[in-house]
Amino acid sequence: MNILFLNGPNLNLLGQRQPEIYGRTTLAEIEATVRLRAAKLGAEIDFRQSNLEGEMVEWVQQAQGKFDALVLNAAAYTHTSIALRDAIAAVGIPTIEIHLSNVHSREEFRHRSLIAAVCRGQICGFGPFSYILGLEAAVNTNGKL
Ligand code: CA2
Repeated sequence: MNILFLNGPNLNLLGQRQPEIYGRTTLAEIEATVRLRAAKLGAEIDFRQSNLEGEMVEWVQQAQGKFDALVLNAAAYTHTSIALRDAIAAVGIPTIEIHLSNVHSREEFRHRSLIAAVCRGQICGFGPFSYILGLEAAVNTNGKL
């Protein structure tokens, strides 16, 4: 299986700022751990980060025909982006929504996800391990919506 990991705005700062909320692990370290697990599962992965909503929309659109599943930490766009939601719905690729933190135990505005309804499911609150759980869930879809 080919699985695309997409990371939204400010996740490039992981491990460098606000460690009390997001921990000390960098995004590069998370990627390395995901790559190790993916190799064991026999899955190919691509791992990207963008601070731009439009670029993320483009990546979701371009995933059609190339990737069997998406694992998406849309960061703040989770709570704001109808464009990302429409792109996920349009491509018809099983998408797993993931978050490092438990968004439901945080501020009210983080409780609402605009993408959840078009995703297969949501994983949140497990820190970097949310990415491994997302990978396992993506492999388990076998590319089926
Ligand atoms: O818990 C998550 O994974 C989030 O997607 C992270 C987003 C937040 O807006 C979502 O509500 C939940 C924020 C990512 C920002 O990451 C930073 C990392 C280090 C320093 C500052 C921001």
